[in-house]
Amino acid sequence: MRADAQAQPNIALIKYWGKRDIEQNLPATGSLSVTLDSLWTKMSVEFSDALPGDKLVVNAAASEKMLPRISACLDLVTGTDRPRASIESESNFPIAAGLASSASAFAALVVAASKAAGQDRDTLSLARIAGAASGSAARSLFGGFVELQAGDTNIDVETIAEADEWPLTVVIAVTEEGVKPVSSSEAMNRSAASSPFYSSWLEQQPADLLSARDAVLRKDFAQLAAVAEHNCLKMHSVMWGSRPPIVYWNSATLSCMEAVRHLQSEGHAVFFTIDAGPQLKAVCLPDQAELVRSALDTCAGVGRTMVSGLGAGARLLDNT
Ligand code: 2P0
Repeated sequence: MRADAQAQPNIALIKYWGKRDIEQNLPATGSLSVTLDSLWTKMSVEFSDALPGDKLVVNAAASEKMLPRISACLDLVTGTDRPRASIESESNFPIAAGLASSASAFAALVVAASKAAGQDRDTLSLARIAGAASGSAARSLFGGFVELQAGDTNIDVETIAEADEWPLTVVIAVTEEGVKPVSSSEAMNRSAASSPFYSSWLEQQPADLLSARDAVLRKDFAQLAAVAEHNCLKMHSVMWGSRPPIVYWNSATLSCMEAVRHLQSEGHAVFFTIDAGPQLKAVCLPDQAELVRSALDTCAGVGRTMVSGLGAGARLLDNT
């Protein structure tokens, strides 16, 4: 009745921003991401009839705040008529700060919960459940370069290139460790309801996705860089045009962007992307990683940097 699983966060190069169906948490468009390897969330789930209610411990501290979402996700795995669960999670990076901690958390949760419940589900079915809890989590079930296609009633997710087929490096500049002021869900719903740019965003998403997929399959770094930066800046433009506006960046985010632009002007293979938070992620060829890291480390306002290669999808840990 107990199982442990691990998942890594993923970084979207073509972003998910907007929902087709808020109730079922279906994304409005497809997205494409890379799954990381050195950042992780480990999740343990134990079902027990002896528990009075579900219990969640995050990084060794009881957490009431996340519990309703976690419990609802367990209900999706097993049905609501289930024993109560004790859930423990541990992450080696800041949570709820725009570093995709909900992706790794819900991906690891569904894998552990399904096993603890004695099920034998395939990865796509687990990804669909994880996606209903947190849209980006569906992608962390898979490793390497991952594409999510948004259908009318369901999503499809698959690895389009394995991590070792094109081993890119991601350097993350942490500019703020705190929890973001507006949740992704709230921000994307506000964007859909009020941004004059939202409909153009949706219209252009299939073409960006096609271009990014083509770049990955041909290992064309320049093409991937161009479409990923364009897609990221469009997503933030949608947010900036919302009412009230949503601005996740801080001055350090802009300093980091400038540093990446400078490296690009010198001919280095690197590009940036920024999610629902002020951290900047620089994607580069592995032989550029040290240079990129030291450039970002010296930007004003950067607290620390983290470096990760690309890794595998969510999986059970050996002890279960
Ligand atoms: C992404 N983000 O594609 C985009 C880019 C943030 C910016 O998916 O509402 O926590 O739980 O489905 O997955 C973050 O949103 O949102 C996200 P919900 P989620 O990675």
